[in-house]
Amino acid sequence: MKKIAIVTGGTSGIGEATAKLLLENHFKVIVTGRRAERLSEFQQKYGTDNVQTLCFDIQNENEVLNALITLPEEWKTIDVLVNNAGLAWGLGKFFEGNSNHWNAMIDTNVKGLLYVSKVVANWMKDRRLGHIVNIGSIAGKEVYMNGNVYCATKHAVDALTKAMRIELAEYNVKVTGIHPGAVETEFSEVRFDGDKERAKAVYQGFENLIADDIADAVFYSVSRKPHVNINDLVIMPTAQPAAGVIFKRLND
Ligand code: NDP
Ligand code: 8X3
Repeated sequence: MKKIAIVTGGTSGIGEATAKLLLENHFKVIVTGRRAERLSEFQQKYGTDNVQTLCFDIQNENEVLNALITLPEEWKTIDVLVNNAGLAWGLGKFFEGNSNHWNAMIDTNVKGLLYVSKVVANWMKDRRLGHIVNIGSIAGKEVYMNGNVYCATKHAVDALTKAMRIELAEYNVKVTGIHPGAVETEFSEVRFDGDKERAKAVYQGFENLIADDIADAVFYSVSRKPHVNINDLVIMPTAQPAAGVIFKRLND
């Protein structure tokens, strides 16, 4: 029988690559996001037997709860939750910061992750089986100039990952944290309010990670033997030795 995974933020980037890789490896996948059209395209491509979609804004607890309870009973036996939905918005000094940006990052990256995890962890706990994979960031291990609130939310994800692991171990639920450095996705476009040129420049002059690199790490983590848990993975581009430090060759 196929396992069931739910991937939040599966409409682009790391989440989409992860959903695809899991489908290629005999999982059925519930994909979530706000962009209904992308969700529907994804489901059409892989079929309703293998893909369910849930369209909700993860910042809104009622939307999250109402969406999750609509899942058919046979889709609630979730084996793997990938908490991936997230964003950075803005890059600048905290004392010049925009509280709309702060709220969106805190509500999405921290509170949204908690809303989904609470429901799904209870389903896993009842079955004494499951695996939660939280997509943190190198920004959750270190702090870089102008990253302030984004870094704070990802430090919170790191702390919650450790807390979940401690609190769920007695129920046979594994918890893994995966912390990437720079991955070229829609991340920088979102961070810079849709400015494609500025976003593109982030990834010029070095070989960034791609979404498939992180999907690969998620699949590695969830395909270990039952007694083996991958606690934590930090995955960086070779040219990025630390948060906010990238060696670029701009004349290549
Ligand atoms: P993308 O912008 O490509 O993807 C973000 C995903 O999150 C989208 O599917 C988006 O879906 C979803 N999402 C964002 N806000 C909400 C919301 N309010 N409600 C529901 N879904 C939401 O970026 P990435 O793939 O790069 O990012 C995925 C994760 O990886 C994030 O947590 C990010 O912080 C983390 N990360 C990214 C790195 C990078 O360099 N790219 C490095 C380290 C970590 P939709 O817009 O349809 O709602
Ligand atoms: C994003 C990682 O290094 O691009 O979470 O800020 S980095």
